[in-house]
Amino acid sequence: MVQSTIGVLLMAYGTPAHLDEVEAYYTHIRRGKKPSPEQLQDLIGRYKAIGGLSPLQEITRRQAQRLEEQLNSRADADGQTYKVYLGMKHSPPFIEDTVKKMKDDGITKTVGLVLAPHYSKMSVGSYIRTAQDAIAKEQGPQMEITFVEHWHTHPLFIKAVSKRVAQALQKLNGSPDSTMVLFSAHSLPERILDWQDPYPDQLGETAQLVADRLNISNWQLAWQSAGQTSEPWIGPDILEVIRSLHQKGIDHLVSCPVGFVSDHLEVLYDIDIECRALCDELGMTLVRTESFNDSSDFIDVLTDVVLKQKAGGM
Ligand code: FEC
Repeated sequence: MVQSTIGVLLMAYGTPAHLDEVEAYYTHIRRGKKPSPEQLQDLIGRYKAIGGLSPLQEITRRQAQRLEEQLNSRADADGQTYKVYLGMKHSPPFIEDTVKKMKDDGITKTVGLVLAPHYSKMSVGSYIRTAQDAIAKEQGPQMEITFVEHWHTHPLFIKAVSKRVAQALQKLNGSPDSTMVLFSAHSLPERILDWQDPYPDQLGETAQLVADRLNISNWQLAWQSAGQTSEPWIGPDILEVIRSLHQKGIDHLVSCPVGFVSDHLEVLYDIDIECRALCDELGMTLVRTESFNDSSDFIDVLTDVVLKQKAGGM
């Protein structure tokens, strides 16, 4: 019997397609509030420093395409097929427009997946709320959708992160005593702690599983890319951590920005330019783990996450 196509709503952060779209993008991130001219120039300067634009859009498209190919190559004998739809949080194609397109295409069953492994009500939760609101607004029969909330302990994910940390450690010549692995994720405002948000614990769980797998004890957590707002953000900030490790005699660092799955501004600028400049100034060596992008082992992670969610959630 031929079954209907399962939709996958693959959600990602989004990035401006041109430098002249940075203001609209930044305004969207700030929920409609325009950035000041200084803030705008600062952000444009960061995009210019990584080559003019972020590769995020292109990488996300390749991830979606490869995920669709892999899901369909594993299609059951019963004829189940998959179609992956990309929906962005802050740039076109927006999640809301993608939901409409899925509805127009006649998709009735969907798995929703965010390209971020750790759950916070403020990050993954807000993608899910956006998709749910968009589905609720559509007329006609409701789309059946089940969301993956987090996949930070998935065995294939832990294996893929561990492989990249091991490769980075190999590039360093430091003795274990003078080497530290820094696992980082995007910081969020401290008020998430009042909600018992699972985000910080989930980052710790990922790091612990990778450290156990590699049998390393020289690792630490750090937060990166905190926003420029008036409220306090979760710390310690990665730059602060690097300075304090230097004072403790650590001179070799592996940076593993495990909260992200692609090369983009927060990796290419915040780690590769900002953290590296500080390490150079302090005479420390920094090796960053390779980003997943559309590598085969990462597409295997996403495929398994979608298939498990489909099996258990619909
Ligand atoms: O390469 C690119 O063009 C986009 C890179 C990019 C990623 C990303 C991921 C996350 N963010 C998260 C939270 C926040 C909060 C605010 C915030 C602000 C920005 C700004 C830029 C930006 N973020 Fe982002 N984020 C990326 C880029 N982010 C640019 C604005 C300027 C700046 O602060 O640098 C603060 C909003 C506000 O002002 O109210 C909060 C989280 C993630 C990881 C999860 C995910 O991918 O969704 C959490 C990639």
